[in-house]
Amino acid sequence: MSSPKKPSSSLQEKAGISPPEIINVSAISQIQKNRRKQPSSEELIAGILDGNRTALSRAITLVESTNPEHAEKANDVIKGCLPHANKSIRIGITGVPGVGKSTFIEAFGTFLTQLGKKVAVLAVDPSSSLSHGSILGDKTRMEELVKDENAFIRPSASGDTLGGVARKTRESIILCEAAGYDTIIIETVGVGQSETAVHSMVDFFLLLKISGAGDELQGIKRGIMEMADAIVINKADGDNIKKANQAKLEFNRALHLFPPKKSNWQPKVTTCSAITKEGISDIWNTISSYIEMTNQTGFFSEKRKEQNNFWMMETINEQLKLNFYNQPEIISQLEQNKKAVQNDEISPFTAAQSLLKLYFNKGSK
Ligand SMILES: Nc1nc2c(ncn2[C@@H]2O[C@H](COP(=O)(O)OP(=O)(O)OP(=O)(O)O)[C@@H](O)[C@H]2O)c(=O)[nH]1
Ligand SMILES: [Mg+2]
Repeated sequence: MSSPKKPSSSLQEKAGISPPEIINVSAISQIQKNRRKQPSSEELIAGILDGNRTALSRAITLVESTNPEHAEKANDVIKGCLPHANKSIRIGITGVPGVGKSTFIEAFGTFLTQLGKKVAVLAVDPSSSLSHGSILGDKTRMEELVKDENAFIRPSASGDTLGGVARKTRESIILCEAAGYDTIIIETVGVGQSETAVHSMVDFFLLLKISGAGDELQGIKRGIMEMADAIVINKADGDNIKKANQAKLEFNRALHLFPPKKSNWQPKVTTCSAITKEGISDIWNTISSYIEMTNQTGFFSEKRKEQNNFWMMETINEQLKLNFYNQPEIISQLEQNKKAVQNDEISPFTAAQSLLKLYFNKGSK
């Protein structure tokens, strides 16, 4: 019954497929125009307060931008959001690469959203300007959290200076809080000074460790242990459970040798597995009791006030330094003075004084 096939030839034309009617050219151009149209600061503020994630993302992009025009708009948005911020718990998480931070945040964040919390995850990672943010590459480790509509995950801001990255993260915290996120998790890799910066912007600081590796191997400095409100030994599963419990005892002993904290809080050591999720709820209980205690003593709000002052001073210091080193006169004179100091022609102090004089005289003109 089938009709004989015609030999195919490249001269034969097939009827083209006409575009479906739903694709309306003017609608497309309208969508493209809307996409290009930058929302005003008022629109962004309204969107953020409404819990709109696109508005929140856009505002964070403004905060991260180096364009001076964006900076002004970002400041307006932050100003509008500030009265609605501050109602959250800010948790810092640090630990060396591979300790399981991302896997832990996935387990912990999902646990929190199941409790009905709204969780935002931000990162301070000054080294990420090359890799475009560790969290971004990590999104596979946070598969569930990424899809969770009560979670907001933002890759770390890139920047040249830790101060710059930290400022952007601080401002992003405000935006997330105004958008209704009540638990903010700030992740940082335990390198450089980034833990100190994160410690100065969170209420609770959690240090992730693993058992079986010496402190040298884990690259953890004593100062970071002193900052921790909790040490969590991760990967306490399978054959590792015994070793993790042993490590817990050792850390507990070590922590008792540290001077008491200003908060009067005795740091806790726990074990957990980010994979089996064993111990995750205990960590939340620990954080909750810390919050309860520091709220009672007034330390919680005292610390936030101190942190605000700290960041104001930090910003002034950083801007002054930048301004100084960016002056063309200073740039050229600095090189000459360096040579003179190296050749013992002038003392380092005289060299510094003459540069500062040059700077201040220029400023007062
Ligand atoms: N057995 C076990 N493995 C874990 C656990 N948590 C994380 N891992 C594994 O450890 C490896 C590193 O985990 P990540 O979550 O990527 O560690 P990270 O600290 O975020 O690493 P960086 O992003 O490189 O700093 C992965 O292979 C994880 O599957 C755990 O609780 N138990
Ligand atoms: Mg990671």
